[in-house]
Parts: sequence; structure tokens; C-alpha cells
Amino acid sequence: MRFTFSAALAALLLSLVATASAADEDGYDLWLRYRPLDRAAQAGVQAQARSIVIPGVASPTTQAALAELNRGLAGMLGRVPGPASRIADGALLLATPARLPELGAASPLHTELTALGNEGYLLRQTRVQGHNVTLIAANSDIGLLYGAYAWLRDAATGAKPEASSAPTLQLRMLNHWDNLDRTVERGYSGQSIWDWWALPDIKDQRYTDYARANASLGINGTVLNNVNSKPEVLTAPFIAKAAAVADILRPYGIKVYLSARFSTPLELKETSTADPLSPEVRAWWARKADEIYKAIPDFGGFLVKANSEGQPGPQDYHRSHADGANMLAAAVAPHKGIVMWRAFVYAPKGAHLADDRAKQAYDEFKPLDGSFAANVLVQVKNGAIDFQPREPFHPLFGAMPKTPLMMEFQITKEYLGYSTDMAYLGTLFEETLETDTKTSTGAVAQTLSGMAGVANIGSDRNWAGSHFDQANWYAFGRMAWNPQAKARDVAAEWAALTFGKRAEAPVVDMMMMSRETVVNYMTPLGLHHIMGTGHHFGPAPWVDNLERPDWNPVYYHRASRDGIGFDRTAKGSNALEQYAPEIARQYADPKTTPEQFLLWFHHLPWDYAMPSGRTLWAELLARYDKGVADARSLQARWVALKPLIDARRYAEEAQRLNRQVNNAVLWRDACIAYFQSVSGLALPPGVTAPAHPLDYYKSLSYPYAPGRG
Ligand code: BDP
Repeated sequence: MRFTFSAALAALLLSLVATASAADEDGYDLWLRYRPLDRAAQAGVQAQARSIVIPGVASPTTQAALAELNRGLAGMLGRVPGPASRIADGALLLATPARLPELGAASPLHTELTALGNEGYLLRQTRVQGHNVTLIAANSDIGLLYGAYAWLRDAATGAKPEASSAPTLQLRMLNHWDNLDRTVERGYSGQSIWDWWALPDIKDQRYTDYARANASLGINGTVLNNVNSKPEVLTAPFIAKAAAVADILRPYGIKVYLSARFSTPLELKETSTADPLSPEVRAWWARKADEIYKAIPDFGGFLVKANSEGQPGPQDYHRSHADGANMLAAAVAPHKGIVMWRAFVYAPKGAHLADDRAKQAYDEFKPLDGSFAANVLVQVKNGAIDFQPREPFHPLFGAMPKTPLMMEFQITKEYLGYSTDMAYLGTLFEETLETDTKTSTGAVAQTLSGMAGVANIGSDRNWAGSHFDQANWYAFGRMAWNPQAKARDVAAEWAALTFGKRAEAPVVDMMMMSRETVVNYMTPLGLHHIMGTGHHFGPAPWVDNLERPDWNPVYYHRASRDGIGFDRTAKGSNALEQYAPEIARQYADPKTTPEQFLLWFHHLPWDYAMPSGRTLWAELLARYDKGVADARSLQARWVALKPLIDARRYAEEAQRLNRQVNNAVLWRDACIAYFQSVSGLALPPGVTAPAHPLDYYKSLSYPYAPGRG
């Protein structure tokens, strides 16, 4: 008895000691945790911020910057310097040329500062008015806010505040696929953060914290509602709700946009048609724009999904995408608004089905190059199918030199295991952005003038569904600011901010291998779209009975007794022809096609000889095995990190990584069972047979999978 009691007491004490060493965190603070620094680091930061000086009249934006600096210093140093009105030694000085005449034309920093544009900033240890200061300089208050976040990042990670940074892209946008009833299409982190019912009177503190997190990354626009939009969102009550959100986001440099349903005036019964060339319709949209801008003077504009997956659009009236986009663009142009028109289209039901869904956006949009109004951007998904674990870059990049294109990435992991499986998307973003289109535009990143990310943000306490999914929001923001940023550097920054310096290196290693792990256990060697119907969770390569051929996994993998893969060469759909000749030539031959895209572009026999010396069949099996092995490795690496992570976040991730192993095994076993049933080939020695017969995998169903809005 006595022994049991003291053992229990000892266990309790031990666990108290463990928790005391790293206090439990729930993830709400994201990467803005501002935990106490060690003594040496504290002294260094303290020396840079003995006082905080922002000359001139305070604005809501400088107030936000000051509040964040105070919050950060209170957390990291345990004390707040408070604002000072006079520059002194050791001041942290935030200034624009308008606020501090010394930064004007005569300043040695003038040229550098001017080059940074409206949103850039520079951090410098320098002398001002005879005092040693740490200077955060910018041309606007927003630039100062961005600079303040950069300085705090440096302080938290021990970097020297010597930077000069400006965004390459003008529009750095989140797209929320959030519905008005707070469900989120493809959302795996709870409900929508936008509580439309409570707005505009009740404003959640989360909106401000959302603004802080986004501003810390440089995100400057957000589309509040789903691309599959409803007419009601453009009615007066919802405009008032959006205006309340816009008021909160404004000081943080974030503009609000709305997804507009093309047939809104018709569905609201305020016009007799939605034809974009009808004067009645044009006048309605112009009036609607006036009404919105009255409530939200800096409203960003509209995002539109038209003639895609059942959504209405200009083609319903035999008009083109350009006619539709330009009509809306004319309505918002007087207010300096923009239209982001999505290129995610494929033949509507009943229409003649294209021979290859991958070709359709290019076929429809390329001929329209040059016919869009100046304030229209065409928003193109990173790949030609749909946010797969891996896709080659979309052929429209580089193909529409007269049209500004925005890349649309999906931050939420619809096809990559939701918020359960770990997959750091920085590597996916980097891979796409740095690809050379081999056209006059160069790397994909250079053809862009904006970037959009489908948000993974929800009402979950940790915002993103899992701690590691916060990194995908972070990476998107940092890479929208600088599309040349390296995934590894971004991961390192995030890991240090989120889990602390000591955990940085091993956490980064996990992140860097995670997405390839998912590719291997789901869709190796260029396979794609073989997920479950509708919810897109789990393997379903056998599905062949859906209404449209191009909804069926068998359409994409084309496995049969003779081989596997989609022939997109001239012998097949010739989708390759949509790429620059140099790329088309390289990918026309399986020998020169990057292995990761092999079955995307080629249909090859099972005994095709792979560079590894294995047959294609054996290689496919090896990839599935590697996926499972690497999922296990992620799990083990996390266990090794236990002493460095607080108990709560450790346990939450550990559960997910365990489940990821199960998901990986499921994918591997189901795909091997299915592809073996098609190939008729034996498993080579050393390859374990799937745990169950194929019918077992076919019988699994997930009627309540999340994310279907
Ligand atoms: C697909 C999603 C669907 C979206 C669509 C889109 O499955 O929910 O509505 O993309 O991007 O990936 O419009």
C-alpha cells in the first residue's frame, strides 16, 4: 500500500517537474509566442530596445506595431520599455521619411529606402541625431509594422537586425473556403473563424489575432468566403458584417475581398438575366460596387469561380471568361478594385468531355491572353489537375505573357491527409515556384504578380488543426512575400519560433522529409487523383463508376495488364504540347522525364526498366514501402524530441504521427492490393503482402469525413 502510494507520488512529482521545464502550450500563440529568452539573449535584445520611439502622430498601424513590440518584449524580457518621445541611445526607432525628416533625400539610407517601395522595410543599427539606435525604417506605416515583426522575429531567434526587405508580389492573399453557416469546404481545423451570425455587433478577439499573424508574414489580402459562393454574401446585412471584419484588419494592412457568385443579381431577382453584356446587369454590378465601397472604402475586389464544377458563369450566355471578368472589373475599377478570375475549369456536365482534364484550363484561357481588363488577374492553381501531393507546374504559367497570373496553392491539405498527416508544404511551394517555364518569363515565380493560398485556418484552438499545419500557413505567407525563399530556411525560422532553438534542427529535418513521405505512400512516380470519392481521404484507385470519366481514379492512373500511367505525349493526349518546346521535348521521352512525373506523362509497361535497375512494378512497390518506412521514421524522430517539447504539444503531435503511420500503411496496402490485381504480377521477395484482400479496402467508407462544407 505504502509503496504504491509513494510510487504514485513520485510519478506525480516527476510529471510536475517535466511540465515545469516546458510549460504546456495549446498552439494559440502560433509563431508569435515570445517566450522568455536566456540571459545573454535578453541582454542583447534589451540593448536594442531601451525605449521605443515612433516620431509623429500615432496611427492605428503604428499603434498596432507598438502594441506588438510591447507584447514581444514583455514576453521575451519580462519588461516593457514603454514609448518615449525623444531619441536616445539604445532606442528602437520606427520611422518613415514623413515622420523623421532625417530619413529624407539627404539621408545616406535614402536610395535604399526608396527602392523598398510602399511595403518594404529596413532594419539597421545606426546613429540618428547623435544617438546609437536600432532603426526600423520604411516608407509607410505598414512598412513599419512589417519591420517591427521582422525585428521581433530576429530578437526571438537571435538573428542580427540587419535586413532590407520588400515584397516581390503585390497581392499576398488568403482564400477562405468558408461558408456563411460556418462550415468550411476542405477545412480540417474546426469551424470558420468568421462568425457571420454574430457579426457585425460581436467581434471575436480572434479576428485581431488573425490580423497580427497574417501581418507578421506580410499577407495583405483575404477573401472571406468560399469560391462556391452564395448570392446572399453581397446583400446589405453581409456587407455590413464584412465591413466589421475589414475595420479590424485595416490597421494591419489587410484588405478584405469577397467571392462573388456570377448569377447574384439574377438569383436575388433584381435583374432578368446574368448576361455580362446586358446593360441591366452591368448597371446592377456597378451599383453593388458603389454600395460595398461605401461600407468598405478600401474593399479589395472580387474572386470568381465561374463555369466550373456547376458554378454559373458567362458561358451560360455564350460569353467568354474575359467578358465575365471584364464586366465585374468595370464595376470595381472606379474604386481601384480588382477581380481575380479563377482558371480552375473543366468541361461542364453534359458538355463534350475533353480528352484530358489537364488540358482544359489552358485550352480555354490561353486564347484569351490580352483580352482581360487591366484590373483582372487570372488565378491559376499550381498544377493542372487539382492540388495533388505532387503536380508539374500548370502550363498556363509562362503561356499568358499579356495577363497577370496569380498562383493558387492549397494550404489546407485536402489531398494530403487533412490535418492528421504531417506534410510541410514549403517544399511543394518551392518546387513549383523555382521551376523554369523555359519561356521568356523564366521561373514560374517571375510570371506572377500575386499569390493566393487556400487557408487552413479554423476555430480550433491551434488555428490550423495541428501544430505542424501552422507551418504551412507560415510558409505560404513568407514565400508569398519572397517567392525565392528557400523552404528549408523558412522551416528553420518557423521551427525556432514555434518549438525553440534547441528543437530547430531535428524539427526541420522532419519537415523537410514529410511531404515526400506523403507523396510516396499516396501517389509515387507521378500518380495522381486516386483518392476516395468526394472527401478525397484515403486510397481508392479502383473507383471507375462515377458519372464523369474524369472524376474516376482509373481515368488518371490507367493501369491495366499492359502497364500504368497517363500518356500525355503526342501518342496520347498531347498535353505536353501546352508546355514550352524545350520542356515538351524533355518530357516526351520517359528516359529524360523527371522520375517524379513519370506516370503523369507516360503510360509504361510494368517491366519498364527504371534508373534504379528495378522494373517499374518493383519500383512502385519500393516507393510505397519507403513511404511507410518514412512515416515510421517521422514518428520515431518525434519521440526522440520529447525532452525538448512541452507535454501538451508533444502528445498532440505524437497521436497524429501514430495515425499517420496507420494511414500510410492503409495507402500502401490498398494500392498494392489493387495494382497487383491489375498487373497480375507477383510481389518480389522481401515485399510484404497487404494485410487484407482488396475487397476489404474497397469496403472502407468514410461518410462523415470532414471538410465537405
Ligand atoms: C477542388 C475541391 C473543391 C473546390 C474546387 C475548387 O475538391 O471543393 O471547390 O477544388 O478549387 O479541389 O474550386
